[in-house]
Amino acid sequence: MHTDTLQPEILGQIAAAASPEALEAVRVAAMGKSGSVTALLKTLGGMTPEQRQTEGPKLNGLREAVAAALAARKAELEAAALNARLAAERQDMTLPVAAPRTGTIHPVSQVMDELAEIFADMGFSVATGPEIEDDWHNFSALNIPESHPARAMHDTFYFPQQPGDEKRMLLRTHTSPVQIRTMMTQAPPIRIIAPGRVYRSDSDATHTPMFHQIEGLVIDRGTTLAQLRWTLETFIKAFFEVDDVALRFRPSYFPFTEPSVEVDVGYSSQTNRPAGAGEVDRWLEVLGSGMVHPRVIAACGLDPEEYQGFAFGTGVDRLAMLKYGMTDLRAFFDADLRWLKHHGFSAFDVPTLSGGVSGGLGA
Ligand code: 2NL
Repeated sequence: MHTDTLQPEILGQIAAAASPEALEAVRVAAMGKSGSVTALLKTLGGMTPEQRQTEGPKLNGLREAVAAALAARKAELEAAALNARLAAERQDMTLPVAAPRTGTIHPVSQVMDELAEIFADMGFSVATGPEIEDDWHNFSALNIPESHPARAMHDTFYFPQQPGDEKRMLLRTHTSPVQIRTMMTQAPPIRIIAPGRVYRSDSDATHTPMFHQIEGLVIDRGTTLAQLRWTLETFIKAFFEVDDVALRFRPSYFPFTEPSVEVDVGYSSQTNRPAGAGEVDRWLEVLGSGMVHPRVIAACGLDPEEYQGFAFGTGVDRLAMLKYGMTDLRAFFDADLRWLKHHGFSAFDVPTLSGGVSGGLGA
């Protein structure tokens, strides 16, 4: 058949195709391996150069016209199908949830919510910041010198450094840079907690390369170690839901605090929970803390003669394990549905102090 009659015929078939399947049949009949257009294109090979000069452009024009019509009709049919679906489907957003107990809140999320609630009651707000940091905010501002072991390649995930980069970028190894950024942008008094993901190149039964930390910071005039002690005691009692708790403050060392204090919580083996002095038979280290080093305060542009502060830090994953009795940290990040169902919390039990943060331990 000749081009002049074939083209209107195929274009007519394309326009008449009422479904994607019908359109596909038209496409195969014209452009497929043994299609009518394909057959015509094959005749080019047997033509004289003169014939080809007149027939070539015609046949190519035919092929292009058919391809364009196919694409346009396909888009038309798809738009029509979508519009029909949108018109037919209705979602009633006011219906109640069909299966309210299938998903659970991860213990790490639950504990972070509990911590935010406990510290909000003491006047702290939640601060967040970038997980990709530069080494000034993560290390230098915190009085951690170039030679400090925490900076070694071994512990820190560094990004490849491009020639000419002035900043060395890394995955934050603690949430302290959030507090540094807060001190540099907000005027004291500052009372914040900084919960979030942190990264260290470390992996075994008790260490994962990503884990969760919470740090707290208070900066004001006349801040004292006694205020630190009260804050931590109030926090531990509220978190573990006990009326009395024995705390042991041990001298320690962190580059960013002076003096530095490690805090042990007295445990009763009877209840496997924190307890008052009379019932304690073992100690568990749960927090690191101290008075913010004057050099850190100065690095953030504040006058250490005028402002003092205290800070503390601990692992959220470890707090969750202690409170809720999980033993293997790696299971936290396996996304095993059976584990999540067993250890997860109801989305309806929002932690509140009046409800006893966890909504009833052991209930
Ligand atoms: C630990 C100990 C700690 C801090 C974190 C801090 C932050 C600033 C200034 C001073 Cl901006 N200190 N944070 C202080 C003492 C201890 O964490 O064992 N963490 C897991």
